Amino acid sequence: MNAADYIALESDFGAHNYHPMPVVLDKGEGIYVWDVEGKRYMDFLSAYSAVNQGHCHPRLIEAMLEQSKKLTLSSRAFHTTQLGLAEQALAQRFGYDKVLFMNTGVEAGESAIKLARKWAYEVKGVPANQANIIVAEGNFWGRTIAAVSSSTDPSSFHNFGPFTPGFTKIPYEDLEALEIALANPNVAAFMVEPIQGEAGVRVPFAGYLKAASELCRKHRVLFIADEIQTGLGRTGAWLACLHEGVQPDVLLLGKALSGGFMPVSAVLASDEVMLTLKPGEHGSTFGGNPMACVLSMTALSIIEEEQLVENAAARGTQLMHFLKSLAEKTSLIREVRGKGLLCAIEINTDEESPLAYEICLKLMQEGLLMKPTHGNKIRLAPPLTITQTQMNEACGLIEKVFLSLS
Ligand code: IF1
Repeated sequence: MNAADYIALESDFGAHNYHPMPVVLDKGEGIYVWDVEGKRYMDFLSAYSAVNQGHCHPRLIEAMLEQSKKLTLSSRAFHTTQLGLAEQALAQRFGYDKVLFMNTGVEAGESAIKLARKWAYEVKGVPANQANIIVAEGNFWGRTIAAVSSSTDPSSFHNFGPFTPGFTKIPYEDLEALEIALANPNVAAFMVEPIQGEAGVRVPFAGYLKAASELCRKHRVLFIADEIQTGLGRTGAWLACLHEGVQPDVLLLGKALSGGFMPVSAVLASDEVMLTLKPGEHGSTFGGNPMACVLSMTALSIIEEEQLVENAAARGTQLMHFLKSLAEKTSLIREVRGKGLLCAIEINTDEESPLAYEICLKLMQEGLLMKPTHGNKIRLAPPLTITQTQMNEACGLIEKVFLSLS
């Protein structure tokens, strides 16, 4: 079978809920992926930041192989040898009392909203069924009904109603709007991405997260940081919040928490919040399964031992320096932005223009995989293992494509 055959199979038998780039991937290793014809690419999307450790990391393969011979799943009806160890590793790494393992990122978001509501009723004293969650316009935290109910993006919510009530939407980076929304005594939490990924890598002004978390504290509202995409080294710190010294009341992790081997997510919080959940009030068949626990402990130790946080900072500086110099040389670029290895180029067109997609096709021909988001923004997010030499090579290819079009 060739690429067209595989693409046809997906079209004939699969939902058409994506419009993938015209490439069929067969293998991945480190920052590289190979298509079905054997062509090699540098992966600059990293499965939406799920392979921070690089594709098919040998230590994760080993960990999965070993655990797969012992016990992959037990359900939480029974204790296992791995769950407490993984909970301890996460809790101590990030400074929280308790960890709730879930699977996909959106399940972590849903769980955090349930926790915030329960805490609001049982600790803060909000009247029954009146709890409100503040979210930022441009947010993206998944595809469930609650997630799309809180979305301001029609492509996420159109024709999926009726919607879950209890969300207040305010502009991102708007502290005045936050303060006004916080005047509502029924607010349980403010849930926000430290950098908005899907919105096109929107990096808020320095101090926004700190000020927002302080306003939440002043109004006894939980500051929930969705670090599912920005966490685990992606922005050049263990958490994007840590660039501002902010410790969220509730922390969401996912994606690279398993290094891309399976869905593993987690909610981290204090006893005051987490212990509002009583036995039988929340759960999931695969949540906290021994395989997920072993992978997450290994995924964390890879980030630590291979100094991926430091490398993301260094390579991110290298990439941003290049992008800023490139923007001087071509009128195709409206803006470059990012933090660490979560960057984006905004192309100088409206969102309907096909130019960003055409640029990504040319980058693909040169051996770089990227994909536009929201029309005219090209996200650059390679695995955190990328070397200086590899980044140099990638920048050379990006410059070649942009200057060939200018
Ligand atoms: C798609 C990108 C989008 C997320 C944040 C929670 C979740 C995500 C900050 C939910 C998921 C993925 C989903 C994927 C595209 C991708 C994405 F920004 F990462 F590129 F959409 F914004 N919080 N993001 O980014 O995690 O349930 O998917 O495990 O749905 O198209 P999930």
